[in-house]
Amino acid sequence: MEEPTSEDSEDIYGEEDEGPPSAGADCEADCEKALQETTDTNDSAEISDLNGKQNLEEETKTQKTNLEMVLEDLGLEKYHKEKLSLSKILGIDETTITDDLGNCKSNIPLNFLKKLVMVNVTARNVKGVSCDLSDASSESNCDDPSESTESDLEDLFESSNKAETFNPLDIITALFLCSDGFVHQELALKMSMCQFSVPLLLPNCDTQQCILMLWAMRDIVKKYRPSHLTETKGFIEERIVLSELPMISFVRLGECSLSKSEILNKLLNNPDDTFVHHNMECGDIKRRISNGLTEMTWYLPCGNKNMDIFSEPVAIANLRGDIASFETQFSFLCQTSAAVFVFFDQLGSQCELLMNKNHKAQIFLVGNQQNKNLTPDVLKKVANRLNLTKNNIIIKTKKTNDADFVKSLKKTVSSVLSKPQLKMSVQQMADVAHELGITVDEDSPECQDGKKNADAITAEIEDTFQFKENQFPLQGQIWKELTFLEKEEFRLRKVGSENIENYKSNLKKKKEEQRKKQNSYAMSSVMTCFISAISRPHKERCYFLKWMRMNLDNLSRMKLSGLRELYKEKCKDSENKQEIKEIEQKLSSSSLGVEHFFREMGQIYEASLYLPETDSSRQQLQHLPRLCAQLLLDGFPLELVDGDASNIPLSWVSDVLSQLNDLVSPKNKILVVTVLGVQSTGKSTLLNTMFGVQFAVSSGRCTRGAFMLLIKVNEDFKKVLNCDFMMIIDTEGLKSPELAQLDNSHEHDNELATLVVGLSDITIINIAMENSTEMKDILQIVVHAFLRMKEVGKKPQCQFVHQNVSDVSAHEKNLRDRKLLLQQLNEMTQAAAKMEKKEDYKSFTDVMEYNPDTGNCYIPGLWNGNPPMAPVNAGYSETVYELKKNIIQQLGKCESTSNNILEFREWITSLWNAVKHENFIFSFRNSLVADAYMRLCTEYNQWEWEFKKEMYKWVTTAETRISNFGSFIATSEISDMNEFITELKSEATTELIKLETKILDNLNKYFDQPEGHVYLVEGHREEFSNSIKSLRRQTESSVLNQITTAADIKKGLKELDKIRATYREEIEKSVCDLIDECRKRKVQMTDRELDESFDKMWTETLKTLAFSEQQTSNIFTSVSHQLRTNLSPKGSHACELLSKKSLKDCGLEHFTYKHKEVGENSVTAFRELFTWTNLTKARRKIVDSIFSACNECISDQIKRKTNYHNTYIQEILQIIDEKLNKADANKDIEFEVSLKQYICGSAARMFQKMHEEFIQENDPYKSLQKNKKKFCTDFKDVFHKRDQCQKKAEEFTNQSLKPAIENFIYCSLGVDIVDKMMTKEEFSTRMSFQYSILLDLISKHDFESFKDYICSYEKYVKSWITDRIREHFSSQSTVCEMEHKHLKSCIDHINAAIKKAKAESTDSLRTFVVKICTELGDKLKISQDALDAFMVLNKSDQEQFAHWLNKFVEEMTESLREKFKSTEFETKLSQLHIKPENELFNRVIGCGKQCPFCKIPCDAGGENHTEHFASLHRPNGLGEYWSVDSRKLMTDICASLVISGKHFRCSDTNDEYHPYKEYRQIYADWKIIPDVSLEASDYWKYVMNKYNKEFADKYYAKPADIPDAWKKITKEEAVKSLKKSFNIK
Ligand SMILES: Nc1nc2c(ncn2[C@@H]2O[C@H](COP(=O)(O)OP(=O)(O)OP(=O)(O)O)[C@@H](O)[C@H]2O)c(=O)[nH]1
Ligand SMILES: [Mg+2]
Ligand SMILES: [Zn+2]
Ligand SMILES: [Zn+2]
Repeated sequence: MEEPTSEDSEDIYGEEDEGPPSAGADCEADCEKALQETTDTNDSAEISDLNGKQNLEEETKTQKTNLEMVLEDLGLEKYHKEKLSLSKILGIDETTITDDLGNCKSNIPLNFLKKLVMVNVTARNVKGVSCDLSDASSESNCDDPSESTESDLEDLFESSNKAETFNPLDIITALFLCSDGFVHQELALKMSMCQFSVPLLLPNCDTQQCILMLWAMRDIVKKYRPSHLTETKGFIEERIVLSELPMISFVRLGECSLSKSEILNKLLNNPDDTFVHHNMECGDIKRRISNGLTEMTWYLPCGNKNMDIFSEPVAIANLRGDIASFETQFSFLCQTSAAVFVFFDQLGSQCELLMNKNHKAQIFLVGNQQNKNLTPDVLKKVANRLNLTKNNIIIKTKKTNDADFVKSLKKTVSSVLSKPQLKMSVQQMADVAHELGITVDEDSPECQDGKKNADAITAEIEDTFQFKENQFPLQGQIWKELTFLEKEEFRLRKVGSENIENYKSNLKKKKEEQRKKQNSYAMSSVMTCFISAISRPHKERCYFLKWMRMNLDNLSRMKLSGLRELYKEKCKDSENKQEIKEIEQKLSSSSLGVEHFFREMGQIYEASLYLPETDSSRQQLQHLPRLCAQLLLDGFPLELVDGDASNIPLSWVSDVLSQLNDLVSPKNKILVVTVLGVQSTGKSTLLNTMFGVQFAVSSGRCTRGAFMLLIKVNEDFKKVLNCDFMMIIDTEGLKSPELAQLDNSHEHDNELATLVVGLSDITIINIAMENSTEMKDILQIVVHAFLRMKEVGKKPQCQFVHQNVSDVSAHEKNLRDRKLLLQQLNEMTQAAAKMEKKEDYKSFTDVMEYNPDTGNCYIPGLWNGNPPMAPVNAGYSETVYELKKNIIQQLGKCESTSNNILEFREWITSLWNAVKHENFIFSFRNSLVADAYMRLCTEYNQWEWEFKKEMYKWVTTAETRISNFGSFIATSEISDMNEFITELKSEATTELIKLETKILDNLNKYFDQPEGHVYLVEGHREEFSNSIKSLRRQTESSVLNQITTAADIKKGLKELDKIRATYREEIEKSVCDLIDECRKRKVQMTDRELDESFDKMWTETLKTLAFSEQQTSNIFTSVSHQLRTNLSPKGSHACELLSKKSLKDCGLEHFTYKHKEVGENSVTAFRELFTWTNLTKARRKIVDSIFSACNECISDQIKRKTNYHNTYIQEILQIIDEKLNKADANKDIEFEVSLKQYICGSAARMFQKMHEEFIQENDPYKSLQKNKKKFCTDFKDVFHKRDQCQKKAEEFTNQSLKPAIENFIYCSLGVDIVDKMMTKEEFSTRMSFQYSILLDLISKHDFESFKDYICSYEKYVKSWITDRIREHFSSQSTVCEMEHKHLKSCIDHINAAIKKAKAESTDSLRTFVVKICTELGDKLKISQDALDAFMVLNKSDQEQFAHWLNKFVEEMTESLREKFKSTEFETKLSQLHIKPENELFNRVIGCGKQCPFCKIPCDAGGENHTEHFASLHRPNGLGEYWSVDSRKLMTDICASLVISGKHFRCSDTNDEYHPYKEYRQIYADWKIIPDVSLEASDYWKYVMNKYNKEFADKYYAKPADIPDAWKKITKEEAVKSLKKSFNIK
């Protein structure tokens, strides 16, 4: 700690303090006197210090210094060495939104900072609250006033932190001492905006040194109108430290009973007190570290004589403390000021101080005539010695009141100003400071380094326009040209009649040329300097950039500020259109800021990407994005949209953001706050106030394009906000329509607004209430932007900010306005919805969440009074603070997850690409959305399959139960069966509802999760939910059908069974009789004799049985009836057609080639340029597809060897109907009838055969004959009383159990295989399937495969799937494993059943077996026939039978295993009940719709989607379309056609020409997304180029003219584009 010097004694009376005048040159006496007097006032704090002063001397060495103590009290000690930085004070944390900062006084500086950063003029009201911790100890001195002063004082001294409050000046001084240069600038700037004085000389009470705060003040720019400009309404806008102004200093000599600061405040007439004075909150607290502080402020005239206090600008300095103690400061002031006013009460020996010969300033003496020592004599003596005239002395007599006194002071100052002897800028003062040994804050090497580099660059600038031309060649015309090309690539406005793909290819070539041109420029000298300067270490870089910014500002200010003002003036009256346009032009061409350097850097970088990767100059630029990412992290604003070219350098911005992501990962989540509004309505000012950032602010057009800036979120607050950074985006103001007309910037405004709204989590919409027409127009733009976002799934919030509304009751009063606003918004929404063709949106709240009550904020005007001398309105700052809290809270409540930086980058890219298109909504494609959609589809596919699987299992069991129904108990009746079926059906319905609810639950849960950006696909929720419902409905009808069919067939069999059973009984009786007879003979009979007797008996018995020939039905009749029913809704014509031909005559020959209707219709009416729909071919395709599906279905049924049932033909008709529907071919009745007849005819033929076979198979007579041999052996066995157990057990095992098990396994295996395949990526969604199949295709290098894929898509897909299955199950082990699993489960089941049956006592073998079968009845289909046969003549012993049964089951297990092992996979596949390839095919074929132009299949998930889309469209030539004239294959791609101005016509347009752009009028359910990346269709371009000739040959056409750009596409690029199109990472 510094030795306390005599100055300390004066400390106790700040000049503002009402301390008593003390005479003392003598320090001791002074102290004593003071002590006495102050004890009266009971100001213990002051006493303590006095007392402390005596003690200090001893304790200096061990104790903390004065400064250190104060810093500790303020909680700032840690920043003494490690200075506070901007990022530290601007970071968002708990305190950002809490008003109550706790009552710890270490929060005082924080509170001050927080308020000051938001330009709150109440910032200096820093009434501290006692610290909780020190409360206890502080009690002692409050509670016990009787204690001796001595000990009291000691007490106080020991814990000096008991002082509960601080003088604001101490806080300011402490903060300046504890912060770095950038915080200094921020503080000084904001203080000056509040019209607070700012530190000029900052004291350090420890070192007794002071610092000239030149750097700190550098950022302050002031605008004023001196008297000579009053006439012309001109003004001066200047960086105040550079202005050469007369400075008037105010100092105090010795004690003074006049409050200098208060007088000054009165002089300046500032409502919010420029200088801290004792009558202010805490102003009377003793200053502990701020003596010697010299503050500065400026008085700047506005040019109005009646208002201006001084008509010329003046700087005012105010030194705190006695000049006797701060001689250096005083000398400084005397050498820099035009005049120094010395306040005093008495003039003693200290007057020597004033005698210095070096002083340049005029000295004025200001005395207070309160002290009797101040006599005219004394004055005269001093005046003489100082050579002062009467004018130089002002005495406040007892009669003069303050007002008069201030008046005379003002007069004196004015007289000085009228002919100031000295004018000096603060910058010039640095020299004086150096002479006096005062350090200047700019002396630091970092600052000097930055200055040197910056000056080196800016020194070269003479003419900004010329400079830009010379030094920034890349961003000039070339960049504008590139922008045009980039946009034209998407808009195709000038394509005319040219081939689109050629046109695009040419554009691409031109783009490359421009890039080449950019690359031809060597990097300019200035850019080299710039890049090397920003590559310096952190501090230097920051200083450099700040210097650059200031230097450039200074340069352009001269030119621009006038222009801006003019612009603003002219804008008020849009009559001067031409002028405005010219001014605008000038503004843009002569403005030069740091952003231009970065813009150039971006272009250099982007151009370099066109160089080969190995190129050295490209490699040298690789580090640039990282450098910029670093800058963003430092809080530097970076240009996102170049407002001049109206474009985003996408690769550059993307790479910077990637680097940024690398720098901060994994803490890379961001929330985005943006602002939109009319130009010059204080948007940047609002953001600056809100976040303490420094976006460029000025009157007139200022912000161009959009800038982004990062703000850290402090660790403790991340949980609340759920992000790591806040991204603030400031945008160029939107223009009013009149102005927008001038330069066609309407488009630019729209683009900008769409981008900005799309990027933001919250958009602040800034409205200046006074111009409501402008408001309406920008709202229009904004509503469009919101509507578009709603369409793409993003839901930003919005906050309306109404500026310049000062009334306190604004919120209430504006209720009506709010209603009006909402009404207008609703109208605009409807209008916008109409324009975007999304008429569903009726009100503003449909497109976004907006609450008129909370979504509006009214902000009073910025200035409290008349600039330049007006401070910021406290109300402004407070309301902005409320808004900030509101916004942060809203963001905290945000349900959706915040994006990370990479996702943000993706949004920029996708939004901007879509913006480049004219039709935003239909052009938007974003990988995040696609990702979310893909995930949803994957999930849904899984659920859907689970559903189907469960139902399949259920049906299998149900069918088994039906099939086993009554088999084991002979008594069951048909009526029981009916009851059973009804029960089963209701069970089915229950099961279905259960499963449906489960999926719906899954879906809802899916959308509830916070991760994965599910809100992006919210729009698809409904359609998936509908898909689930329709899935349930479809399954329900099919399941009920299956049950009915099974039941009907079972009923039929039941009849036969009965007959069979009677026969069997007869035979059995006869056999028994025979046995009895033979036994009676008591002769040993040989086997031959037995055989003969049996034969005889057999023949005789059969004769007695009356066999009735089993009737077969005529299936044709049934089918015919079904067909008629099916066609009856189609009208009489259909029935007529139907009657023309008997079904028996149908389906005999080939269908396609014979049918004449098809031939007739072909190639009608497609006489445009080319025939893009060939009806014959199209029909053939449909027919092929229908045939294959029906064949599949029929052969499946036949394979099952059941009886015919009407549901079979119904199913087939349904397939046909569906397919015709999908292909939109259901309008041609004749075609439909003949097709159905053909198929039904051939189906009926096959079913007839099947039916007959079935009847044969189940014929009782035949069955009896079949079993004759068995009867005979059984007869012999019984006769010989041989043990039948072993044989019967074997028979039961092999005849009944074995086939049942095999059947069961083949039922289950299909599901297992699908299950397995479904886990594979390629089957997870339709899109991944398409991707896999196309990837496989390209790797095959095989034209035939491509041809098959394109020409017979379904067939190819099916065989491809089968191949995949085969491939996966190529090793037997996988299948065997599954088989064994099922086998084991069956065997376990059987064993358990045997055990159970054994345990229960049974009276006969029959009941024993029935028990076993009943037990197995749910799982295994046990053939009744086999069972009955087994029962015949069965005399086995139950015990023994069971024993053998176990044994044979074991044997059977082995043999089955062997059998499975030796069976080919192929054979197995053909036996499966569920065909995996079909199941998978249905899964990936989707809705089956195809692009109306290129016929690529739809990729959408779920069955019931409302919009079909394909991720990838292809050149139409591949789909067999060629030009009619030249027969050359077409290269056009639908994705481009739909944005071109071209037309098409076909039967769907009634042969009228229709613009492609309006294709949705014809194909409303198709969404053809234009190529987003331009490379999207590279895959097909590559294919077309490669197989051009082959395709031409195949289609009997001529090869296409391939655009040049296509020829350059490599296979790798094709694969890459494929990945991108299907969004595969
Ligand atoms: N009177 C008044 N002036 C304001 C207010 N808010 C801002 N200003 C001043 O208006 C001028 C323009 O402010 P900016 O923040 O640059 O406006 P902007 O909307 O960002 O302008 P552009 O970016 O060019 O569209 C500045 O000089 C501000 O000081 C306000 O509420 N009242
Ligand atoms: Mg702005
Ligand atoms: Zn297409
Ligand atoms: Zn579809």
